[in-house]
Amino acid sequence: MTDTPSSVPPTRRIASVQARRVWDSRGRPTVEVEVATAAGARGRAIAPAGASTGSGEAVDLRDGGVAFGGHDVRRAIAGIDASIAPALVGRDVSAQAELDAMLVALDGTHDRSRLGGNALVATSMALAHAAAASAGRPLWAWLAGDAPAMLPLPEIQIFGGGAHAGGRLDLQDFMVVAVGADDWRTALDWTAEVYRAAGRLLADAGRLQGVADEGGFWPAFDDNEQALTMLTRAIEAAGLRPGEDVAISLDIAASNFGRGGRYRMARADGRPRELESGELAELLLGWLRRYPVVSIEDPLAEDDLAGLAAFTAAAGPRVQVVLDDAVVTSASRIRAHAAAGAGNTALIKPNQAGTLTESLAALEASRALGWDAIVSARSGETEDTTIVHLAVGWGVRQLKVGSFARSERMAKWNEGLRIGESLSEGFALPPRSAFPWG
Ligand code: 2PG
Ligand code: MG
Repeated sequence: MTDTPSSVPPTRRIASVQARRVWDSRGRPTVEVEVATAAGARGRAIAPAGASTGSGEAVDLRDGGVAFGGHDVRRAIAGIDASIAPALVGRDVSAQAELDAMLVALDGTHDRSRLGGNALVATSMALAHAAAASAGRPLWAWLAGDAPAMLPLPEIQIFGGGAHAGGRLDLQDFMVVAVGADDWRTALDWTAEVYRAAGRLLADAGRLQGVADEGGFWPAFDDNEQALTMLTRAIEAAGLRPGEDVAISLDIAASNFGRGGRYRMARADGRPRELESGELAELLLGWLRRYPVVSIEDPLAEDDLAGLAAFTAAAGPRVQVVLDDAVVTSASRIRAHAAAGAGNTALIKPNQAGTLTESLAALEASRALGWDAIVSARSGETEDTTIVHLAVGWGVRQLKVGSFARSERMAKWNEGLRIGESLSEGFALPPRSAFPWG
């Protein structure tokens, strides 16, 4: 049980919970929550927002109507003021699991639609920051406790497509992973060079159209595979060895163009085509053979369990098959997919679940099954760097944040540079042998 207000010492007693409306990287309103203890410790966090969302995610509470395209969050803010703040004031800020359970109970819906996943996640993360501050520790250290902490291997977007680039490419994220880098700083250095090289190659080819939602280049290719060819060339142009130093990671985000085992691609091989589940799997498996791809996310749609299982088996144990839309940071969904042989790695996005406690449960479920996990940002982000602390503090070995441009992304990479200065392992990354491609 949570302590009654009178028995909680001022250092840990929640004195105020303040919600405010701030703006995200797409210029849309979002929710910020600031928690203060009676002794003056403060914690603050901002809800991110997805664009290619899984159908089972916690739902953001948005106002609808015409203002800001219906994305305003005044009702979510009002719910924090009216229901969440009064319930939390006086409680022990360090009792994260109990406070998160209280948030879930206050909402009372299966999809967090009454108070909003945005209200819940901003509150849950702000509580964690305030608890860490009240203990005088950085959030990563508060979460890690006595466990060893290490920086995660970054997964960084170079080209954006799909729902983040007006559907210009069918695939959503063309990312790089510095598989040969021993430390965080080297991984960022190499990625910066690949990003620059990719921009130059695109501009020279007359195919650079700006940047997509997560800061990756928005390329005007006629065919998804051209992006793979150019990304491989960009790694080489940066003086790095494809597959040895830097490898490719893809988020197909197939739920965006497929349902019921049928996939409508605008540029499967340069022309519109409808593919069956098995045909899409064959197309992707061909790319795995021809390009240095080590990780592939949502290769088939969230409703295509059989297709996901068949693809995971065909790709083999050296390929990381990441599930996002199908498992939406839910422990029970991760268990169900693992039982079916679908996927081997879970994407962990706190706002898909709603609270940190549920996100941690999803992470623990994936670990218990022998799956790996990746903490991930959303396509709509802010200066909030909580996810970097979660990855380090929870001992997650990989982190996906978007590209190597735009400050809502760079804030996360830069936070890793600060955290590394305090870690006993310094900037070291998990050894290559820790990963399927090792
Ligand atoms: C994803 C994320 C990040 P969104 O699909 O993994 O790329 O996108 O936040 O739009 O769901
Ligand atoms: Mg995804």
